[in-house]
Amino acid sequence: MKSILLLSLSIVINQSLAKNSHTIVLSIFYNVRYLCVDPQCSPFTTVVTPSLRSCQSACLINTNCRTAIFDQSNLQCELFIDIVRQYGQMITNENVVTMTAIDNRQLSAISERNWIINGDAETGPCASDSSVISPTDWNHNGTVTQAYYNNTYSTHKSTEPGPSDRGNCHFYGQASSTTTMWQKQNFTSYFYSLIDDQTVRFNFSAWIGGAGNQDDAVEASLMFFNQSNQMIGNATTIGPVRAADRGNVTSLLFRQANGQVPSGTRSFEVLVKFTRSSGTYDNGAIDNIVLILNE
Ligand SMILES: *[C@@H]1O[C@H](CO)[C@@H](O)[C@H](O)[C@H]1NC(C)=O
Ligand SMILES: *[C@@H]1O[C@H](CO)[C@@H](O)[C@H](O)[C@H]1NC(C)=O
Ligand SMILES: *[C@@H]1O[C@H](CO)[C@@H](O)[C@H](O)[C@H]1NC(C)=O
Ligand SMILES: *[C@@H]1O[C@H](CO)[C@@H](O)[C@H](O)[C@H]1NC(C)=O
Ligand SMILES: *[C@@H]1O[C@H](CO)[C@@H](O)[C@H](O)[C@H]1NC(C)=O
Ligand SMILES: *[C@@H]1O[C@H](CO)[C@@H](O)[C@H](O)[C@H]1NC(C)=O
Ligand SMILES: *[C@@H]1O[C@H](CO)[C@@H](O)[C@H](O)[C@H]1NC(C)=O
Ligand SMILES: [Ca+2]
Ligand SMILES: [Ca+2]
Repeated sequence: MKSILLLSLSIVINQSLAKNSHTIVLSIFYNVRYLCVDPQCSPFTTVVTPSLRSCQSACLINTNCRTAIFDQSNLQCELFIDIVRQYGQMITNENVVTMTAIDNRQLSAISERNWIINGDAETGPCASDSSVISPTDWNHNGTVTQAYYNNTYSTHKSTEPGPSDRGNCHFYGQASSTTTMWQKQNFTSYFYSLIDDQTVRFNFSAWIGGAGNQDDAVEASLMFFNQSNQMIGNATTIGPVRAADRGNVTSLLFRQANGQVPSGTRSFEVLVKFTRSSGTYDNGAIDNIVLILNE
């Protein structure tokens, strides 16, 4: 696939549409057809246009269009909502021109997703007593527990200082002196070239805290990995939030880190470590763990 792309004449045009001043990046591939490999994707509209340029315009003015195919032999212009690198592949096809359009607004809409699964502790069961209920969709070691707010063992209440959108549950360390949870996810291939061009930044955040004057602590680390699953660069860590940071008030405080996603990144891992400092229970807690990519 890569060789086809390299052989084809590729032009990247930066066009500013006066209408809304978004930058449209349009890549044009001659003698290449976009072939959707997912049975669910099909053109959302097919029109007959007099020229390549009018097919291009038809895509640019349609906010749903990300990919268009213009067939010069029958002047058919097919518009797709699909993103080439995510759902389909490019094949050689005489007389066919494929265009992919990405505008910043569309891109940011795609990016506004949290890449961390169940970062908010709202998926799956939560403990309402001293039981250990391991976090759903996370790997874990030790007693780390997904617990309801108002669970008297975690001590964290829905009325204490913390996120307004905290939902019903959070994660806390429970009874281990040290306990961890982690997950590793792949970024979708759509982002690869943007990442390699060093245009993608990350925003990693969470609400982290603990109980009263206890120093039970939580740290969340973000690591990036390349194609051969080797870590690139250093881990980025948010937390711990100690009793002094909280003025000895049982609470969750917002912590965030921003940076550039290193070139070559294909996957990431988030590791959350809970360390008990006093008492029987590790009251270190975390909620709303979020990883967002943006340009
Ligand atoms: C789990 O935690 C224990 C105690 O901290 C440690 O010895 C062990 O290596 C950990 N195992 C994994 C798979 O992380
Ligand atoms: C927790 O307790 C507070 C105060 O009693 C109450 O308003 C809230 O609904 C409770 N939340 C949950 C999730 O039980
Ligand atoms: C990530 O991609 C690798 C290599 O393609 C694959 O082996 C692994 O299962 C994927 N992981 C997830 C969580 O999808
Ligand atoms: C990072 O994301 C959080 C919430 O997800 C948001 O409140 C914060 O403003 C973002 N920070 C930056 C620098 O974009
Ligand atoms: C991944 O990173 C390692 C260590 O920096 C490097 O040796 C390796 O060539 C990289 N692999 C890829 C596919 O980029
Ligand atoms: C990683 O951390 C080490 C030690 O703090 C530092 O010397 C190095 O510059 C860092 N590397 C990157 C890519 O930030
Ligand atoms: C927090 O608690 C510690 C230990 O009990 C105490 O030394 C410190 O003065 C307290 N700080 C505040 C701001 O209350
Ligand atoms: Ca929650
Ligand atoms: Ca404790």
